Amino acid sequence: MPLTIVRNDITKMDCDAIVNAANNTLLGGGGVDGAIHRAAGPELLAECRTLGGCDTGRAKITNGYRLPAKYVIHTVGPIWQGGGHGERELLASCYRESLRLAVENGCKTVAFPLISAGVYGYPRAEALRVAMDTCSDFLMEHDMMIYIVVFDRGALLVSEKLFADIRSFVDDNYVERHEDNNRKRLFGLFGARKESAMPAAEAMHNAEAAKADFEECSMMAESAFHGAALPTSLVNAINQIDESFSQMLLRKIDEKGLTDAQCYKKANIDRKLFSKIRSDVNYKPKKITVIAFAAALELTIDETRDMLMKAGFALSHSSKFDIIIEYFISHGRYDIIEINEVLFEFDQPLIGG
Ligand code: AR6
Repeated sequence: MPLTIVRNDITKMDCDAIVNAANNTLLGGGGVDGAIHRAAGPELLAECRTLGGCDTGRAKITNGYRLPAKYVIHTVGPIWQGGGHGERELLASCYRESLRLAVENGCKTVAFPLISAGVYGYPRAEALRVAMDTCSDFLMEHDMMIYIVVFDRGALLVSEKLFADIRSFVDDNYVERHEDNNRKRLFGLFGARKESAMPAAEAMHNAEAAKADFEECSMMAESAFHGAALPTSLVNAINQIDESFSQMLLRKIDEKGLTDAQCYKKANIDRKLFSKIRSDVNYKPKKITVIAFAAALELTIDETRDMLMKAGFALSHSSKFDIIIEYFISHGRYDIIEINEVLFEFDQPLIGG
């Protein structure tokens, strides 16, 4: 996944470069700056003294000394003054300038803290959005692995409204004991008397519900058997029954008029992984990869389920991850950055590959 959010202490990140949220003097301070100087040792401060400070929105590079990272890129974020003083542009410039230095120094993996989101007061959700948007624009032109490192559990990283909407969608749909419910239904059908904890009326209700499900399935099977007025989507599905995941993906890319690169970049998928999928007709992707492609291709929820099925997966209501994905896809919200921010907030795996 070229761009991902992780929860960690940035001084522990084993990357080519980590980025420091410094001040104009570059002579150390509190927050992440203090942590980086402590972990790197006094040689870092000695090198910083030779740099002559740094302007806001710009960046300078040093060695990493005792850090696992080879380099430290020092950048100076803007102090938040309400948002009307060019803060967004200056913050975006911090990410762009740091990445430019990373490229010049041959870095392939870079980790950023949320610049300006501590002492400098930039609202966290907005600071994360600037970080993600700027890094994802950069990745349209470059191959690199970028980590956005979030340290503490503090204010929300997504808007309160979106968080509340998704939490209630998850609460309404989450079935914690999915299998147990099915077992209960079966007991209702075949062994109500053995399950003494289940009242007779509930057992009867379950039996009726199961019978209705069964009858509905039988009717559908029968109408399919006689070829009666099959919906076009079903006919298409039957025609494409032998299509593999890889074939379906390439077909959908063509149908949507995208180039391969537009699709895999939008999906937050690494170019090498995409080539593997392209060249192996029977490639078995991970679920997070399939979902990323479904979002990049802006598939409907049915098409998404279909694509997942090709890779041997399904969306279920006993998984919070699946319900969150269902929320976004069924609401036609396909912004992978936003989906990943929400997944991160709910401690779920991120999508991409
Ligand atoms: N790893 C990852 N992130 C961290 C760590 C860590 N070890 N420690 C803190 N953060 P801040 P700023 C997060 O205040 O707002 C310094 O004194 C933190 O939770 O370090 O750009 C400089 O010298 C927050 O989300 O940087 C400047 O004077 C983010 O890093 C001033 O602070 C940035 O918080 C810069 O302020």
